[in-house]
Amino acid sequence: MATSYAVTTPIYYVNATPHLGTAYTTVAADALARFERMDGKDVFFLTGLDEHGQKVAESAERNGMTPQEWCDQIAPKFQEAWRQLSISNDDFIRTTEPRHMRGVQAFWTDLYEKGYLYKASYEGWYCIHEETYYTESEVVDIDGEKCCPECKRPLRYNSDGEENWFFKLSEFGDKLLAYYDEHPDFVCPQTRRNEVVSFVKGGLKDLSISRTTFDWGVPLPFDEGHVTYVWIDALLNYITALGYGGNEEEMAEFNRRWPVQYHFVGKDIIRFHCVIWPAMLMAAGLPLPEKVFAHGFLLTKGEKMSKSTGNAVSPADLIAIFGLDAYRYYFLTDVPFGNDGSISMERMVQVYNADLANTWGNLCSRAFNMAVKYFGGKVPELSAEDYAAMEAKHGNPLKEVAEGIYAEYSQAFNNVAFTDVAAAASKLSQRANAYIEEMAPWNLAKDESLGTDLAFVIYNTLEAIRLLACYYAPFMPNTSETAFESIGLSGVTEIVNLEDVSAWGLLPAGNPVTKCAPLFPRLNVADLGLE
Ligand code: ME8
Repeated sequence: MATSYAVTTPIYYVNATPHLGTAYTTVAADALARFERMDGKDVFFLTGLDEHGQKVAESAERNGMTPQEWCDQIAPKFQEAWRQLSISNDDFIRTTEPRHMRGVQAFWTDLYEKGYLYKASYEGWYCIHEETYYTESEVVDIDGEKCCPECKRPLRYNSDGEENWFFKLSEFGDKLLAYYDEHPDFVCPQTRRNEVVSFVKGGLKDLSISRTTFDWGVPLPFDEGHVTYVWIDALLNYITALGYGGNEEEMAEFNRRWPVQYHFVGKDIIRFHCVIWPAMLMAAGLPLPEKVFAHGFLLTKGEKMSKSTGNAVSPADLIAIFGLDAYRYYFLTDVPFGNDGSISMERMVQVYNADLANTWGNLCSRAFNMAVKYFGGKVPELSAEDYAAMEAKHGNPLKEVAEGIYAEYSQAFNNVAFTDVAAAASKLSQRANAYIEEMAPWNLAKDESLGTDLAFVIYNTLEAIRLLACYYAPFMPNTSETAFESIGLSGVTEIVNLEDVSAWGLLPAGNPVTKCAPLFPRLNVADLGLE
């Protein structure tokens, strides 16, 4: 049986529709999931929505809806956005689903019985937007007002001594530090790991895990007047979606899938994922996820791009200009995954033209046109002897480049270094374009005695295209499918042994070759009417 491989995104708040930031994490997780499927793993790719909490209840009220109605009309917008982005998630969990709520209750019952919870009254600074308490030393002063260190909104001082349930997080500091030590890759990249370690070394306080001031959440099974703190509720999605808290069959599935290989998150939520979540799992006696990878922020003109700061562009706007695959390619490659980085329309046009229109797209148009023109729309046939003779005469630079790619490409995927993944594949598309120039098939076609030479060059170019369609598929599944179809193949995303299909020379001679519309028509910044 294939190895289980699971990757998750954060579950997004339903207070905003999908934007470039949430799409960023989701596309990245999708590319990895697609690669791992092609590489033979039994993949489970999970995303979903975080639907509880005061913020959601307030948004619903402002819009004259019940919280459930509010969530029910936002959820399809996310599902539609992910469909438009060709996201291949295997499940979509919503925290208002019964399967999640029963899992949350099972989890807290377990921790209650194990003695990790206690009740106490609470005073402190509270941010409704972040749904988080902050200590006096964490709050920031803005124009004389105490504000949230994360979102900079004014805080409310909760002094009425609200009774809360607490999780004994403070007991886990040493265990966490020992764990980070023994598992140096648990938090990636290193900068985030250092941040997490120094945070834990600074000492952990117990964590309030329930609220009584509103009721839009999962009731604690042992104290019904309390609903679960939204963050704690949300983190549990990673196990409830796999079947935790369910019947025997569901628990068997959970045990098969858990722990997952990757949680992909933005760097804004690492404390929750790298401190609180592992401590919760330790308390429950469950293994920890293999890796939490925290990527950086996308910035536009130096500012974090988000719904609340008003500088979010919708993915649909950009897809309308660049096309879906180019959108995915740009976001995966321009900013090294893990770093912060600026994105801009100008830069997007540059990358689009250089890497896609002039390289991969151009290669496809030229090769398909020549196969149609010189070989009547068929992959040229050469006997093994002729192929060997041509190799001896001309060398075979594309084969040489192609043979090193799988190792480099899969290693880059293992490191979730998407920029390097694309660079590994692009070596072949650049080399193939240069090869066409060097071999000048249009000259070979003028001399009948060079028919075998021409067949050799066109075969090699089409074979490079087959490989590139495979390698680009996790990033650009739709254009890869089109390229595959143009050389008489189908189902690029159905590949389950990428290493095997990456061998040189597998394109069947005689396969039909058809022209296709340009995969990436050239774009001009001036034509786009941009600033
Ligand atoms: O935090 N650049 O949900 P959320 C890059 N519900 N990524 C960005 C970004 C930007 N400018 N803006 C947002 C939540 N993101 C919780 C998660 S999980 C148990 C609960 C991405 O809707 C990034 O992945 O605010 C960040 O972590 C996530 O969106 C926050 O999504």
